[in-house]
Amino acid sequence: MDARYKSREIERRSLDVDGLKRSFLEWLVYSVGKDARAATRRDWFHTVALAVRDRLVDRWMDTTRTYYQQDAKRVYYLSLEFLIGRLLTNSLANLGITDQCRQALDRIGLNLDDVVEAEPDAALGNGGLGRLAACFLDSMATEALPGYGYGIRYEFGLFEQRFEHGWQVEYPEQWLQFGNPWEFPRPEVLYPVQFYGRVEEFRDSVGERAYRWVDAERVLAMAYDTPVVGYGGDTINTLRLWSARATRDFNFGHFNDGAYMKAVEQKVLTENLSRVLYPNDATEGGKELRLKQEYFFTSASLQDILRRYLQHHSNFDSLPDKAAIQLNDTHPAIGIAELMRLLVDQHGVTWDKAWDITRATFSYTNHTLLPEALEAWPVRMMERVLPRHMQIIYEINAKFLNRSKARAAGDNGRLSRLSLIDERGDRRVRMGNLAFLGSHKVNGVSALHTELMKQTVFADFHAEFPERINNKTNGITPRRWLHQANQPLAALITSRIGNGWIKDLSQIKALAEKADDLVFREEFRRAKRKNKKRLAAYIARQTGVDVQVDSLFDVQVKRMHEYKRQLLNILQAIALYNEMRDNPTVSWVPVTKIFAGKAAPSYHMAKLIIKLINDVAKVVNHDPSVHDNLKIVLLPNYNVTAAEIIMPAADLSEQISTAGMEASGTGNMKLALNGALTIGTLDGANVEIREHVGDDNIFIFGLTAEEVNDLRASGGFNPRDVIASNPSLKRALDMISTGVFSPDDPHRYHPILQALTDGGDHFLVTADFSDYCQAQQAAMDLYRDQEEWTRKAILNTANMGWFSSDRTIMEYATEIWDVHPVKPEHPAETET
Ligand code: NTF
Repeated sequence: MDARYKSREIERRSLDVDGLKRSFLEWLVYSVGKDARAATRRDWFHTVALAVRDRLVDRWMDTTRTYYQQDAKRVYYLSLEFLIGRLLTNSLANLGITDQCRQALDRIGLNLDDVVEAEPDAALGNGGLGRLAACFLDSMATEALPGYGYGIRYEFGLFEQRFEHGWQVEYPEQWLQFGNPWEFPRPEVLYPVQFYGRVEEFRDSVGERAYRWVDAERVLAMAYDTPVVGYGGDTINTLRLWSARATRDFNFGHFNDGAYMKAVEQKVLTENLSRVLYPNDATEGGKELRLKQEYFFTSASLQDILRRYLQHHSNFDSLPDKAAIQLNDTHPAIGIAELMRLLVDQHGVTWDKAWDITRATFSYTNHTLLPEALEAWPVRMMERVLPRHMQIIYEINAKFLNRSKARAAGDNGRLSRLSLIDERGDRRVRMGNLAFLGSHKVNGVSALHTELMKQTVFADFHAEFPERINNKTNGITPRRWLHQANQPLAALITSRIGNGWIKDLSQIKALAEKADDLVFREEFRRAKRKNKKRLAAYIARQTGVDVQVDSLFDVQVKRMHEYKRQLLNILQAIALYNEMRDNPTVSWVPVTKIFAGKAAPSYHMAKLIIKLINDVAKVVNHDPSVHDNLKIVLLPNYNVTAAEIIMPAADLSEQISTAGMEASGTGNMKLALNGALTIGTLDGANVEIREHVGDDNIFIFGLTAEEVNDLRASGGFNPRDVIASNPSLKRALDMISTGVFSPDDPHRYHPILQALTDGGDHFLVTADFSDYCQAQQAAMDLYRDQEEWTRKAILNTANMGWFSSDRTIMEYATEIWDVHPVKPEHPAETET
């Protein structure tokens, strides 16, 4: 072998400082094509990423080969969203080579932190649902579970948010603009996916009635693979994302007609399929392109899963023993009809057998009860876009309703609620019902949410299948959200209890006994202060506002949504502002209110609330009479990278949704793990967070889910009465309505005021206002006592171990998937 080539081989695996440095210099020249003098920060990022990538390829192949050789049962996580963020810090930390890399760069005269900053976020998701999928990938790899992620390689991730005159404006997010060093294109992994056309009936070889889907349009799904590094770097799993490609023979006829441009145009249109992520969080517009995206990635994934299965098997009997397919919400639920189609139409499996296999293979997670988020595709659209699937859905439905008829005993309401078709108005396919029926397990994402699922959306299904619904409370990966994002605290924790917590977060419990240790408290505060300084600098850079590092950092970061009640928070801020102005001689606890979050581009109310926050911030931040005791900032373009700066720096975590509406929340977990105290309603996972951190270490307020339900049912709530009886709320609303915050347009906030009064205040902002203000007061009072505050903060961190996504994923593995850890086998190192 060429000596130079051979030495490069060794270099590619070397994990020491010299080896890394030599790799960097070589990659920069031979792959990025720059010399050190001309290289930009981005060039260095690509260089380092490619060199790091080299170091995981061997183990990636070992992992994949081991799964193959052992014919291990795999789990396939189908998700329309993966909100990954940056990968360089993550890969280095999970490989355990952060320090070596830092030193190697140092020797070239570069700073790792600067290089890291050149990486764009992979923002292939909207919020909690997509970030959960990313945490699950990290946990599956860390727990050595044979897990694959399947999704779409969107060319444009979630839009970039900017504020122009305080209004949200969306810009395209072009994460792939300069290439993506982490992905491996697989032009040979290509599956056809069809749309439109019609169904033809025929007689098969034994004279049975059979169907084929003909005259359809064809798109190709091409795979791009990204390695998913588990902590310690032993298991490296795969995230496979599909990109749309026009077939090669795309309308050849046009060429002959000389209509070359038309043909190319068609190609571009076809490939639009994977162009952009839909920016709606928890709402569905019923757009045809969205349905096509869902079917596109689901079909390609299922074809890939069956191909892999058939490498070891000649019939489908043991598919459920070799593959578990998890539906991340209903977005991939069409997969149930698609697997039926593949088994029955393409592989000749009988209907009943195919149905048993399908149900035993699929399971479904529900992430929301909001009616506007429950997908229901118009039958007419479905018939046109996926005619064979519509037929299969009718067949599944007919068989199911027939069976249920006996039990329903004349209760026609029950049957129509169980039906896969909503017959009211224009007929629609209820994807939640399809997902439920086609799965052996259905889970909610927090204890409360799962209970509510049983009582509301799936009450009839629950009666029919009482064993099917189960709970899997969400979790977060401690690698990204503590070990990487909060290095000061991570180092402090490790100095006291060792580093076992990174892989087994239950160990963090040992910190509880340090809560009374004054020295530990002091160091805990110092770590928090360091993080707050970093956030203060970030705030100054992003917004131009200077905030006091020692003020109470009161943080609400999440999508902008009425049910999450950013409005409640900003109303309380106005009330506090008034109190401070009324009582200038009181020594106030300085407070910094930090907001961040995007609104769906078509969600006008949420965008108006953004404008309100910005307007209020402008007035408050420039009012000298509050002596800098109150600052309000709304950070633009909230994403994973911003969250990594914000979470570690928070003192108070706002989890104030209307009870019963937030399925779980996961930001609540990130903040509490990083030592923030929660102020929240008994909603979603807040309920379980309270159980773990203890009632004394959390500020709970407001109506419970049950009370909300009763209040709404009784119709006995009049927001005008509530407002009239609460002077500080009335004053805050009057200020908004008289244009104190919008002198240029005094009526700007009329829709908000309208919703709170005539609109009946659906989200119960006014109903919870007074209790919320009291809880805020309790938090401010406690903050004066820094020792007591720190003690409670430590107890929060110490008691959050259960919320690791490792715990969540092992529950899925044992209780839903029956998938077990597989240790990769490494061939003996070749002699060098
Ligand atoms: C979200 N659902 C919920 O709103 C969050 O409470 C939850 O933490 C995450 O899922 C993860 O489970 C959605 O985004 C959706 F799309 F289902 F509405």
